[in-house]
Amino acid sequence: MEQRHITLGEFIIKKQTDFAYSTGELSRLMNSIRLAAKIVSQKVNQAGLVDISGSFGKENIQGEDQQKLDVFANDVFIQTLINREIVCGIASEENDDFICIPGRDKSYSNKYVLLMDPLDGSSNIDVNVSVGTIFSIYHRISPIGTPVTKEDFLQKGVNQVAAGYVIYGSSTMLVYTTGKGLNGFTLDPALGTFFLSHPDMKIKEEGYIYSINEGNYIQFPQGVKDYIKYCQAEGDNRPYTARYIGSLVADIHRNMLKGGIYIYPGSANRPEGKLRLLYECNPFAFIIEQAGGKASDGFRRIMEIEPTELHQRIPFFCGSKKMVTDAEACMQNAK
Ligand code: AHM
Ligand code: MG
Repeated sequence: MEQRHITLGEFIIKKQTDFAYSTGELSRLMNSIRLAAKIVSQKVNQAGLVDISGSFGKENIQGEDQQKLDVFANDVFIQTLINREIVCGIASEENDDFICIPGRDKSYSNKYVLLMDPLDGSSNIDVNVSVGTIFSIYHRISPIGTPVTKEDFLQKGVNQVAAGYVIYGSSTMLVYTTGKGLNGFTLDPALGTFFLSHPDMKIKEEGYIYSINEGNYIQFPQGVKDYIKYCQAEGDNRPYTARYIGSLVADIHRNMLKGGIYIYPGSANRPEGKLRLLYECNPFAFIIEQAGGKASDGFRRIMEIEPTELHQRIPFFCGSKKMVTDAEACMQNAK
């Protein structure tokens, strides 16, 4: 079969043999994510019908409160994974604490935990801007046969078994890695099938786009201010172009394809930044490294940071290797 006809389902089965002693659990987990992504995609695409169909809004015709789309996405991913008995635990941006999943016969026998932001950038839905799902998968470290513990989720990013994102944009794409390169699949909505459209994705060593919310400029640390000035100065490949959607998945997806850097730094009023280490920064760090890029908190490799909290925030610099290295140099010089 020619490459352009490979479906995500076929690809997952083909890749199962990449792992010695594979039991097929990771493949089943990826298949569940694929299913949940299709359900969420369909719902997100109906979001424009909010006031017309009456199927959303404050109340539906039964007088029940309608769910917000981020809550809907959270429920779909959690229910799909629970119903298929694949993971032993889930942590989500939408839930204060992690969820322990006992599994069949309460045997606690599943080995993977999943962390996710089910619908990142959901405030953009009202204005028809792309949003996305981000996920990260680890082997549990607690013994099989026991309930999961917080330590199963508080692992360094280097331990990730797989990570990916779904972008609900002008088309829906699922991009993921299991540590052997990065591949992207585009959903054909007529068939409800993801096809391999972006095999072996790579990010340029140096791009021309910088993405940061410059409205917060005054609050930024000196190193970030210096780097922004560097981006704007004339040079070999500069000035760079500023592009900022304010939707993490869309901003990083664009920079991945075109080459660029995404920055959400710490600031005077929020030194830890905004983005979450475990289900936003670590998965994107794994993804970008697999594409040949780099992810840092300005000083340290994101994936080597020891997490302390489920919803921990961290400054985030992510994208083309040279650009992140240059930004780190500015941070170091301004220290
Ligand atoms: P969310 O997880 O509450 O949706 O917030 C995360 C979003 C990212 O998608 C985006 O990159 C960032 O927040 C934008 O923040 P800001 O508006 O401060 O620039
Ligand atoms: Mg988020």
